This record gives sequence, structure tokens and C-alpha cells, in this order.
Amino acid sequence: MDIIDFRSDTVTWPTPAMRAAMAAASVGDDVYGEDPTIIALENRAAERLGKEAGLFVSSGTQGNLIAALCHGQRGDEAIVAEDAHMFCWEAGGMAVLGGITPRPLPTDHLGRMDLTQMREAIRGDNPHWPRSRLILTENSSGGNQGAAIPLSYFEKVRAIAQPHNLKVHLDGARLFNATTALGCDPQEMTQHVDSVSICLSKGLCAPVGSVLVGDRDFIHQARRTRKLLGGGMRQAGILAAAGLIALETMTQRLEEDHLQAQRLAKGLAQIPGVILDPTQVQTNMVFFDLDDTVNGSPTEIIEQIEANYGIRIGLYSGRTFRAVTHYWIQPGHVDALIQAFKAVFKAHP
Ligand code: TLP
Repeated sequence: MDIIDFRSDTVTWPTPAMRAAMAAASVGDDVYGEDPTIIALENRAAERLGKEAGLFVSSGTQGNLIAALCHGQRGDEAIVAEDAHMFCWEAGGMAVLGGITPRPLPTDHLGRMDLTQMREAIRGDNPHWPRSRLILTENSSGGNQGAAIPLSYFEKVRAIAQPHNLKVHLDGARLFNATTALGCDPQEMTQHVDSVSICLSKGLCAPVGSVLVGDRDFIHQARRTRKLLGGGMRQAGILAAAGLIALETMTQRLEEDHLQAQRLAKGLAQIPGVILDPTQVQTNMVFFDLDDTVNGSPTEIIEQIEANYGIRIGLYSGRTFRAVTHYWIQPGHVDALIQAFKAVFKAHP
């Protein structure tokens, strides 16, 4: 990449190996079920995540939306963390297109909903009420500094959902970041949920795409729903070829991104004016705030860092910045960002 971009891991370009695989990919019409590379990716993702079948979709948002539409119907309710991507950042898709009411619950510092509140949020049968139908989870938790939620949480959520016939979906946009940080196999987590959506196009560097996995009936319905949403693709094996490399090789190197994030956090935490606890950094995201001694506005600071040092970082909200490490962030880039902050803060004492 010719820019240093910490705004997100969504900015990653495909690797040289991906570009070569894309150029050579065998393709077919996937709406006819004839794209061999997509079929291989879907099977591989299902196998890796311990589910019966998979569906290649255009984005994480589409994977999550299809899951919600397949598990729920109009008039149903979905229990969801109040800071979850599905609740905050997906344009209200489940409500707009599925008539599903989100029931947001507060979370702890890792992004876990309180289990007592979750149990109490499940409604009985009453014609006044929406029907409780599903529980939406996310790991890593993007709204909580990329925290990796431990396995035991998913086991407990499952135990709450099952007696009420609630389905559990996992937004695993960065599932492999979470399992890398936890040192566990993804299947140890996915065994507790009905469906999972993983993103190939974030830290895994594929240019486009996510895979939704679940049991055969669910994926059959999901394929129909993807078509309904205009998401049926044709010779998209050219994208799936990059996705296979993402799944096979890029999942193995995420620890490097996590180490860079920790190094960045430790460096930034030493700068007067920065509020950051490096022990909170578990995966590839570093969130930090400015204290009141810093005069410049966050937007000015971001603009100066880009104009003077050629480095992009994100403003998450208010005075909270987000810097995300990924394949294209080199160790020198981390040092450069720390130096840039030091210099800019001198200018805004
Ligand atoms: N997240 C993006 C932005 O939308 C905020 C980012 O830069 O982090 N689930 C989670 C947990 C996500 O973080 C994202 C993207 C998605 C789903 C949606 O994926 P896409 O962008 O492929 O629709």
C-alpha cells in the first residue's frame, strides 16, 4: 500500500498471492451453483467453523442481515448488545427490511451483555409483545476496543437461548482475531451458535466478501434471501480465490497485528495528553482519548497527522481515536505514528 492507513483493517489491499490467485481462478455462474472456486470457499469455511454449509456474501453487513432475516420474521425481537455493529452500524437493516425489533442491552468492558438481563429480556407469549426470537453476539467486539470475548460466554448464552428456542447468531467479522487472542480453535466458540458470519476483507486482506455458515437448511434459506436482496453473484470466483487465501493463510498471521497494536498502545500511552490503557488492547484495535490539556480538536489533529506525516487514523466518536493494525502496517509505521502524535501534541500544548 502506498499510504499508511490505520483507520481500519477494511482498508487492506489484496496481497500479491491473492492477486495471482484471482487472475488464475476458475469461475462459473454462481447463481446456477456452478462456480467451483466459490463452492470450494464455502465448503472450506463451513468445515473450518464446524458447520454443515456456507454461503459467500458480498459483505459482513449482508451476512448479518441475511442471518437475521432467516432466523426471524416480522414482529420478532432480537436481543443485541447496545454497542454491537448489527445495532449501531448496519443502517437498521433487520428492522428496515425484516420488521425485526432490536432489543439493545448494555455491555461490560468486553462487550458481553449481562446474562441476567438477557434472561429477563426473553418475553413470554403475550399478543402485546414482539416474539423473542434471536440473540445476536459479536467477537471480537468492535465497540469495546476489539476485545476478545471468552468461550464461556457463548456457552452461557446458548444455555439461555436453547430452552426458549431462540437462535444465536455470531457476527464474527473478526472471529479469527478473537480466537487468536484467546488461543482457541474457532470451533470451540462456533459450536455454541447457530450461525456465524466471518469477514474475509478485513484483517484477512481479501478485497471483497464474507462467508455465512450454519446448518444445511439455514444456508438453503440464506441463499434464497441473498437473491432477494440482490446479492446473487455470477463469476465471483475471482473474489473467492482471494477469500481462500485469506482463510488458509492470513488467519495464521494475526498475532503479528496484535503485537503491533500492543506496541502502538504502549508508545501512545506515554504521550502526555493521551488517555489509553495498553492492557485493554487484546487484538488489532487501539482506542484512545485526549484529555483536556490538549487544545486542538480531534479533527484538526487527524488532518495534521495526514498532511504532515502521510498517516491516516480514525475518529471513532467525540474525542476518541481508533488506530487499527493489519498486514500492511509495518513496524516502522507504528513508530512513525507515535512520533507524529508526539510532534502534533507539542504544537497543541
Ligand atoms: N466495521 C467497519 C465499520 O463499519 C465500522 C470498521 O471499520 O470496523 N461486523 C463488525 C464487527 C464490523 O466491524 C464490521 C465493519 C461489519 C460487521 C460489517 O462489515 P462490512 O463492512 O463488510 O459490511
